[in-house]
Amino acid sequence: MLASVSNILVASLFATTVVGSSVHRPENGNHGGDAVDAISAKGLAKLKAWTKSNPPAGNCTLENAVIRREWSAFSRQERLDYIDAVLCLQKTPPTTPLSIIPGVRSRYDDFVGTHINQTLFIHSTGNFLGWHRYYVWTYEQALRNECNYQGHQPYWNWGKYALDPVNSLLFDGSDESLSGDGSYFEHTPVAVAGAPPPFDVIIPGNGGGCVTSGPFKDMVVSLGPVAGTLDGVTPNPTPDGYSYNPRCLRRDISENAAVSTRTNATVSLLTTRDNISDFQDYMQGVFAEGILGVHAGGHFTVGGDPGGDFFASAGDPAFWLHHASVDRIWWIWQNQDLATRQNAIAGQTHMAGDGVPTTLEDDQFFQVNGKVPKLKDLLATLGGADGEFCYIYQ
Ligand SMILES: *[C@@H]1O[C@H](CO)[C@@H](O)[C@H](O)[C@H]1NC(C)=O
Ligand SMILES: *[C@@H]1O[C@H](CO)[C@@H](O)[C@H](O)[C@H]1NC(C)=O
Ligand SMILES: *[C@@H]1O[C@H](CO)[C@@H](O)[C@H](O)[C@H]1NC(C)=O
Ligand SMILES: *[C@@H]1O[C@H](CO)[C@@H](O)[C@H](O)[C@H]1NC(C)=O
Ligand SMILES: [Cu+2]
Repeated sequence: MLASVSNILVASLFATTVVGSSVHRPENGNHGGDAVDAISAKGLAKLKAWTKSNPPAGNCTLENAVIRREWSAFSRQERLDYIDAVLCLQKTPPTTPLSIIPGVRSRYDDFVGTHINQTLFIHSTGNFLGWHRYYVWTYEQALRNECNYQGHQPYWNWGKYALDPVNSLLFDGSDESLSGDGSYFEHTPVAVAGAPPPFDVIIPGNGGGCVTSGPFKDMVVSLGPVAGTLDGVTPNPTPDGYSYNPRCLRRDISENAAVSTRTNATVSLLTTRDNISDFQDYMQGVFAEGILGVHAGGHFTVGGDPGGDFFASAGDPAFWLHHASVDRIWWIWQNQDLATRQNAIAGQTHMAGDGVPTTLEDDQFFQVNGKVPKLKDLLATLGGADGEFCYIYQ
């Protein structure tokens, strides 16, 4: 199971051509509370009780904690403000030295570069959840501190859009979306290595080419690909993906992948995976059982380049809402039983399984984007990171 995400790499390296067909699905309807929101509310009540006897570190309290909200709960103006801040980060000069990552051209690229740098040590590992928690938080801080964003990081509740992602508030291509699908570009479907049919392949959608609508239609993707899943992308001049490789943002929005992110899948994850080992594995996907998981499912709902390349995936602006949602689901899961789950970790330090157990004392690396926190400091959204974390989810 430790190798579950490395399967994506394998999938991309050994992708085979499969003829796909698209399946008609009904319209999205649900923008109100869903079954995951109900479990979240139960968890929040438990968190309230817990903090009475376990006050958060620093100055954080449940009352002054910021609330991260879902994209559909944002007003039009809030969505435009968030998008403006992301565009600002993409125009702000990088701070990563070019001697470390020669291809960075913006502060946004600093984050993408760090994800590439850390990929093998943060996926299918014991720090997967904690590392990405701090990573999203540092990005949110950059939007606020460097691009004057007054709001907080939105998340993408997958289940609300999974029946028809391409017509959703996130991806309909309007000025208040994260841009739409790519133009049609025939390409090899992504194979899901080790999965039994029909789960062994992600049926292509109607995209694959450059995104042509919405705020990110002119975005220049600088870094990667490293382990891309899409054909027709200019390879990076260097295999580490660190060289400058300017190209358009491409997507292949997939209803097929989104099936793995429906509300029932998230509810099942939250209610049947009772230990951290099982929880993080099934969240990331257990391909041999035909389970793509909400994590891989969300990445492949966007697909394309760089979204389908798990080294460079942070290069798609949807990454941040996806990983805020991953973080939220972990937070909800932790809140169901804080005494046993708040500080629970399991797993090893390398994606391929190096036999070295992850520990709470392990340093976590973020290059220019953050400090060097220990994993034990990234487990609580109230008071974690030396008191700097102070947020909950609605
Ligand atoms: C807590 O608040 C005090 C007073 O505003 C401030 O000096 C201190 O840095 C804060 N501590 C943290 C961990 O944020
Ligand atoms: C990651 O970046 C650090 C410098 O920040 C460098 O020493 C290290 O070799 C890089 N690792 C990889 C896998 O590129
Ligand atoms: C969720 O529902 C869909 C459609 O009915 C079904 O195909 C899928 O297996 C269900 N997933 C889970 C985890 O129950
Ligand atoms: C986690 O739960 C699964 C399913 O109940 C079980 O098979 C596994 O042994 C448990 N792992 C640990 C480390 O407790
Ligand atoms: Cu990641």
